[in-house]
Amino acid sequence: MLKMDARIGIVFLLGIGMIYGAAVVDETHVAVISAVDASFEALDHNHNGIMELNEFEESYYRLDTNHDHMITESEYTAGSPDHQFSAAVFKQLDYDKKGYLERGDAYGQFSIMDTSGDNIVSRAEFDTYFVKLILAAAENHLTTAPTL
Ligand SMILES: [Ca+2]
Ligand SMILES: [Ca+2]
Repeated sequence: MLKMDARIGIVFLLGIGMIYGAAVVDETHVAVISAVDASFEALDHNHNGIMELNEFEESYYRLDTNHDHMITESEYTAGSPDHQFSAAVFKQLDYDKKGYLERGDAYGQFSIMDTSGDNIVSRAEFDTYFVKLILAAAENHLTTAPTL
């Protein structure tokens, strides 16, 4: 059931270009949008509406609480904004199933987000990336529908 919701969700969200507060949103959309919002807020340290590479790096180092250059699932979920998709997002990011994320994974993620290649991730770039990431994570790693 979630699988279908996720597919409808992504078409819907991308189709309307992320209109926040749109009257017609179902609960999955609301959950995804609020998770994307919380994630961006946590990354945009100086609150200027864009994510610079240094902000992304700072977040990476902050998540690595034991400083072993690996971010484990428990470090990721403990340090990320509290939302129902965190563990699934980690599993989605850990595409080769090492059980941790390393610096190269983080840089790869940043460069994928930064589609214009100017070393800045705009809110639009972030939203496009993160909505897809969460929906893929939910589809691949959640066995039950999100608790809403
Ligand atoms: Ca910023
Ligand atoms: Ca670590």
